[in-house]
Amino acid sequence: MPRGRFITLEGTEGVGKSTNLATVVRAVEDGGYPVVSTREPGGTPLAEEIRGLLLGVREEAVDATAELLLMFAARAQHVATVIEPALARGDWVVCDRFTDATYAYQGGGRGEDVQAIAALEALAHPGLQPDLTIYLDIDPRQAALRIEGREHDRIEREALDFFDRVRRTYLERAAQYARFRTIDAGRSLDAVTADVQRVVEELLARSP
Ligand code: T5A
Repeated sequence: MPRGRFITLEGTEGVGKSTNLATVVRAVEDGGYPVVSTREPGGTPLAEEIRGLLLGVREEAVDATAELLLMFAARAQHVATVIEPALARGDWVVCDRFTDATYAYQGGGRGEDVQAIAALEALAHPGLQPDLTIYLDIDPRQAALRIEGREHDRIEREALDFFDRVRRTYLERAAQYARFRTIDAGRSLDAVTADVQRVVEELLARSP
């Protein structure tokens, strides 16, 4: 059984990752592969508990390094118990956010040391990188309008300049790594979905 492929979706808040995840899953299933659909932080009972700790609004200020370590604690559990076993049995894994989000939010947004993030990445998932990262790009001001009426979690309550730094880091990484496909997510959902479908089909065409 050939190893499965690993697809991640990335972008700032409200860009349409969850909406387009369904398109990715359907395209992979239509390609004839079993799919595991998951998310970060989260994806296992323990990691979902950590997600609750990370995103819950609280009076105590959360230290940026504590936030970084919790992200990787959740990720280590998720990779070891869900992602790696699925890929090993030949399933494809589609994940709403992964380590690029840590570089963007904790690195770009919070200013955590990039070398420290790289060291934690090597510890939590040595040798594992996505085969395809779909980066949905949008001006955070436009995306904020899409989630205006929603109750905002702790990170969503950050100021716009935080999300500008997050976006800048994503764009830098997209320019750096060939696995990225950047899609302009400021357009209609139909236009975005068509592009998402196309990049998944490109990966399917390259797969055994
Ligand atoms: N985080 C995560 C870190 O800081 N570090 C990390 O390492 C990781 C993994 C996770 C939070 O944790 C942080 C980042 C996040 O703050 P989350 O639930 O993954 O939270 O992320 P969110 O971005 O908050 O998820 P959202 O559900 O808010 O955004 P989505 O999934 O991008 O957007 P979606 O699909 O819910 O769409 C939002 C609305 O827009 C509409 C949809 O219908 C929906 O109503 N929409 C469009 N409208 C018009 N045109 C389009 N093209 C549209 N696409 C979607």
